Amino acid sequence: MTALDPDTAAHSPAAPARPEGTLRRIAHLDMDAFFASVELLRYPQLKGLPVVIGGGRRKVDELLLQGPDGEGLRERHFIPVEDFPLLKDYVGRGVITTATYPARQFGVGSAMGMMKAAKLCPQAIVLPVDFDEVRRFSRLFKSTIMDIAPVMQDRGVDEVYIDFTDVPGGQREGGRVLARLIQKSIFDVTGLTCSIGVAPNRLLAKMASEFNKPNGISIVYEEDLQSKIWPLHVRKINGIGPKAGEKLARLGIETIGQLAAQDEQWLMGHFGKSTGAWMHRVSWGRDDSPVVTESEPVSMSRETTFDRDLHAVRDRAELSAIFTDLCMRVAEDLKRKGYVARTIGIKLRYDDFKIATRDHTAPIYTADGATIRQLAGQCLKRVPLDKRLRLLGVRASTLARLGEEPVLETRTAAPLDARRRKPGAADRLGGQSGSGGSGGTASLF
Ligand code: TTP
Ligand code: MG
Ligand code: MG
Repeated sequence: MTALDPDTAAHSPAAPARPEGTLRRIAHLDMDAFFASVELLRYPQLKGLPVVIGGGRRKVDELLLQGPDGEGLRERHFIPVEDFPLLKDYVGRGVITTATYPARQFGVGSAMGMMKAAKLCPQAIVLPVDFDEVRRFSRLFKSTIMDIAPVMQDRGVDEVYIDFTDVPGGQREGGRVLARLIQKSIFDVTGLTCSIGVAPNRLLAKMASEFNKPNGISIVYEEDLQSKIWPLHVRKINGIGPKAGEKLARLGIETIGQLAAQDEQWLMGHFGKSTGAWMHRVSWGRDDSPVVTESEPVSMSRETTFDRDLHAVRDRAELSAIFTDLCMRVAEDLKRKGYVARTIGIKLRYDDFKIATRDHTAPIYTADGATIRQLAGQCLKRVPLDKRLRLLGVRASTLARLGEEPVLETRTAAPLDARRRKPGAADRLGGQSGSGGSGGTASLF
């Protein structure tokens, strides 16, 4: 076997000399210190410092913005570093969710108790997690990838598998060219860095993505099994957890290479037929599992809970603006993901927590914001609006991929066509022209 260094492999002329045709190239991408990096976008003055995520609620923001004496409001960027809470002053239990790379140099990391971490790195700044923000960035980096490489499998908040095989650049330099493009695009869109491993399959890609963290790319070929994979600990195999790891250790097996050296029957004897066979297979770097893209979305929706309950008449202007904004956002989601929708629905939650939903199916597909606003406005006319509202939502369903939407001129579409002649949504659909969406719904909101 030839050992290819991940960095030299990229530039070696060996790649073009490979057999004709395409190699299976699968990438695993994982964001770097994800929850902590999201906080650093909010507080860039903390870049390069040890920061850990863990502990209590977000009220830290309000305290910081108020300043040390509780006076005035400060801009986030101008909060001096010395005003941030430190790990040594942290009271309470809890574990660290994640830590920036500078904090990791002190031995601090995920799942470590706060007290222990405070001993290792008392000067680390401690911040709570902002789940909404984390989810927002999770969606953003994934949609950025999908725009470039559509065969992507979601594997959690900060990681995905991507099939590079048939994507432009996915074969060049073993996948490094495409990996670089994705890294750069994610950074441009989010300001966050990630690490990518590209390998013949998911199993090896998952291991490879850790080789050059943070902000790294590593390329693994089948021939690298012995040099790069076999020296690793068996626990690096996705699927070998603490229990199996301990049992293997008791049997004298620490590395993947040692596992590969075992007889398959012997492994089956100790771990059962299927686990034993699986262990043998993965230790030899074999994995045929496909990258499974998410199933087609059924609907796309946006909703918002208000800071205070709003009334349809007294708070009409505010509600109207929020409603329009939700429609525009649904339209943006549809466009970004390349879909059009035919059914537009609304959801209201009243101050007594009761929920009302209505929807309307139009005779054409659309991803136009003003059209969606008009259709949603139709729905609004059919719900009671005498109680205060806590939440408002807009949903688009009956989706089709843009350019692939069924032409509604068949027998089933005839009644819809007929309906078009009457005053109704369809008329407005035809004549929609970005009127701002008030019109017929102005008396509501
Ligand atoms: P990881 O990808 O495991 O870690 P990470 O992104 O923080 O750091 P790395 O650069 O090594 O990838 O997890 C992603 C996020 O998931 C992490 O930022 C916080 C969260 N998380 C937990 O909530 N609990 C945990 O035990 C771990 C490991 C992570
Ligand atoms: Mg990560
Ligand atoms: Mg991860």
